[in-house]
Order: sequence, then C-alpha cells, then structure tokens
Amino acid sequence: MIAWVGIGANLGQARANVLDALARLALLPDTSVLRASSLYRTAPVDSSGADYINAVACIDTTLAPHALLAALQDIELAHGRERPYRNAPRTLDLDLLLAGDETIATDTLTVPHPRMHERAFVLAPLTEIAPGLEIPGRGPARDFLPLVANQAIARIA
Ligand code: PH2
Ligand code: MG
Ligand code: MG
Repeated sequence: MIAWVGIGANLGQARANVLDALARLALLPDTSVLRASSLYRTAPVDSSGADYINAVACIDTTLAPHALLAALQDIELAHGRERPYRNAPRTLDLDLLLAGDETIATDTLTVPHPRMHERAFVLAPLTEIAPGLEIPGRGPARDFLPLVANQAIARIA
C-alpha cells in the first residue's frame, strides 16, 4: 500500500523532530520512504504556540492502515507527545492522510484525513512531491491550494 503521512511539530526541537520522524518511518517493518517533501514553516491553524515545521512523506508499506496508525502513534510517543487538549502544541504529530485509494471511517481512523484539503501545511508539501495526486472523494489535491492561499507557509531550504 502507498500511504501519505503528514508530519508536524511546534514544540521543542521541531525541525529535528520532523527529520527524526522521517528516519523512523524508514525503519518501520516492511516499509520504505519513497518520497519526502521539503520542510515548511507554517503558522498555526486552529492551534497555538510557535510556528510549526511541517512535511509530508510518501511510504510504501505492507502494514494495514490501523497497524500503520499504531506505528505512527508509537513514533509520536517516542518524542514525548502529550495530548493535554485538542490541537495543543506538540513535539510531533504524524497523521495518516491517505492509504492508497481507500476510504476508511472507524472510531480511531478516518482516511482520507477529513481536514487535509483545508490545510496549506498539508497541501503544499503534498503537491510538491505528488502534483497530480487525487484525494479520494474530493478530487485533485492541487485544486484546493487556491482556497488556502491565506494560510502563511514558507518552504525551508
Ligand atoms: N496541526 C494541527 C492543527 N494546526 N497548524 C499547522 N501550521 N501545522 C500543523 O501540523 C497543525 C496545525 C492538528 O494536528
Ligand atoms: Mg494533525
Ligand atoms: Mg494527529
């Protein structure tokens, strides 16, 4: 399965945490990182605290979606992720954005990620590495970029 993972951090060593997350994704069983976007500095959206560092990775994995979700949560916990309240600043957030062309709606996992098309910090890195990508049920990811043009985002060299 080809899966797309959103990576974000705005607490602690945010840039280092995002890079470490990419390294840990590559170490998951039967998983390889096919593509990783640039890093982006982004203003918090419905969140607070420092600017975020965001990126998106494309992985090829034999893990099933819920097993992948659990593996992502393990990586978050390795970075001391705490969840004091919704959208709190975080040392590391890993979101399963897309899992092949699957649509999943369970108590613990919704794929495609329900807000990904509303967020420049997802759409910009995603379309950087996959310009023609379709969000199942919604259409081409790039079609949503004009709608988030008001969200502050800058690619980091
Ligand atoms: N993640 C959120 C809420 N708001 N804002 C930015 N800029 N980047 C994020 O990764 C982010 C956010 C919830 O996970
Ligand atoms: Mg998130
Ligand atoms: Mg999350």
